[in-house]
Amino acid sequence: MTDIKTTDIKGRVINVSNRLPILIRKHAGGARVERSSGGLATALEAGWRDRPGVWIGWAGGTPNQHVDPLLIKASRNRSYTLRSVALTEEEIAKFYSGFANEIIWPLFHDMPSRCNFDPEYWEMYQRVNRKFGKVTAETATEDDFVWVHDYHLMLTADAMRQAGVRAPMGFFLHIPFPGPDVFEKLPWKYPILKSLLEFDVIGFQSDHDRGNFTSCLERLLPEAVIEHGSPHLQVRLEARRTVVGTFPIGVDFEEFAQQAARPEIEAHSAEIRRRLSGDVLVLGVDRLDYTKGIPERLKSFRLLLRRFPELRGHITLVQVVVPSREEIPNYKHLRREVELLVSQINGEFTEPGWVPVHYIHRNLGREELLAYYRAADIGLVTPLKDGMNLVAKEFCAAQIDERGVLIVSEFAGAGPELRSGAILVNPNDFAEVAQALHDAAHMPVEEKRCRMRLLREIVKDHSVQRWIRSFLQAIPATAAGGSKGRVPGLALVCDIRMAKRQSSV
Ligand code: ADQ
Repeated sequence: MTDIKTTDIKGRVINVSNRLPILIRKHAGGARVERSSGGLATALEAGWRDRPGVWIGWAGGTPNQHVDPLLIKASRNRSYTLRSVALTEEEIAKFYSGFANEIIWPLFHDMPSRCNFDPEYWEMYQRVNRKFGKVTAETATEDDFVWVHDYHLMLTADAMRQAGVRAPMGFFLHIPFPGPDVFEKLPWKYPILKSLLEFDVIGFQSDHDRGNFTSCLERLLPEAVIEHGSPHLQVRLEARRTVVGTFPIGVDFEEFAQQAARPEIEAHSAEIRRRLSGDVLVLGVDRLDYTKGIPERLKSFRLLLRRFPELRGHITLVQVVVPSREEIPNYKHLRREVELLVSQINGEFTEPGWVPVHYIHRNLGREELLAYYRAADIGLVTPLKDGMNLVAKEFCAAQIDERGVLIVSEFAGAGPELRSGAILVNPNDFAEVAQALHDAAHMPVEEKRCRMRLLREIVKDHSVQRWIRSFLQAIPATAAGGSKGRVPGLALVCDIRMAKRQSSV
């Protein structure tokens, strides 16, 4: 067992992710700034509120659009600075839509048959990772800590070292990591594994994902030595050592709970319940993505109405989807499939005064989302595979009345974590999901309260703030950049001293 000495960060934390928390979109009169959607942006933006540092990523738009004035403006009401990496249309098509979302996303979600292993995508992935490495090298000093996020940027450690970065570097994978039988299908598996081991710390959402990663190392890179330790492992490859840990991501519990308690949200939630016919309100909220299991969820709901006719007229599903990756063919088909199923179910069961499925295809503002979370009796979160799934945790945080029941997929990171209070289901088993809905709809008030209390304690305890703290605490004192000026054994980070060191990039 290896004892890992951790280090203090003297400088800033530099977050690097494919997207910034804002997105610049073209429109008739020029460009406007919108909030990025999706779990990474939501979590990191909430966790980084009031913390200093720099956030590097693509801001939307193309290199010939002048995004800097908009970024400077957007940085003004934030505690950290935004810095953009400009991407060309070809790079967006082959790196983002191509390699990241037509290869890694489906493969890492155990869906290899959806992959398009186009070698041009790989060329572009390397090129864009080098670009991110170069921009980070222009920003980072050796006192900083560079924290890279997610599957778009798995080659950046190598790119950053080549570009001269001496700061310690960490990487967190927000999505699952597949087992060796799936991972080895990737034509570029060796450079990706080796490049990941260039980071000083690698983090996964669950022990299951971390175990898959180490199984891949054992099979594909047997020269890497895995040293077991607590709480983290270490992997040694040649002269390098990498800490490999599990860091389940969370939400800003206090913020969700406080906002949900506001009288306006309560009134909005009461209005939703009043307008929607039916006694039991079931809620699904997702990016429109095939991993989220939306067609399977709708089929389970249809089975519920067929098997338990007494629930007709009394149970309503509100399915909210935010449009996502619409330029990729798989996603276009999915939208058609979901819309067809919604209309089939409504065609089969609608009665005067009751529509079984309400389908919302747009990004909800925070207040509207909170009102739906509060209004719901059942949160139905059934991805086929998911790194964590923040919707499950947001639902619990917003359930201040402790009335709701959470049904969650056993294949989401949130499933095993929340199993003590939630009903766990296999999303491919429509009969099991239908039965879980039936049971939740009939659950005694006391049991619901008891379960939701338990869930809220877990979600509160595993907050996004704790996720950040525990990741930063795992940086080893031996991390690249040298331990010059660092104090081994201490792990206090991001305190108020750093607020004074804000970058002026
Ligand atoms: P995502 O795949 O984007 O995240 P998830 O964790 O559920 O999935 O986060 C989605 C976020 O988008 C939530 O904050 C939710 O509130 C928001 N959202 C979804 N639909 C919305 C709508 N219609 N309107 C407004 N907001 C909406 C990735 C991984 C996950 C991992 C996160 C964080 O795939 O497994 O949990 O990163 O690590």
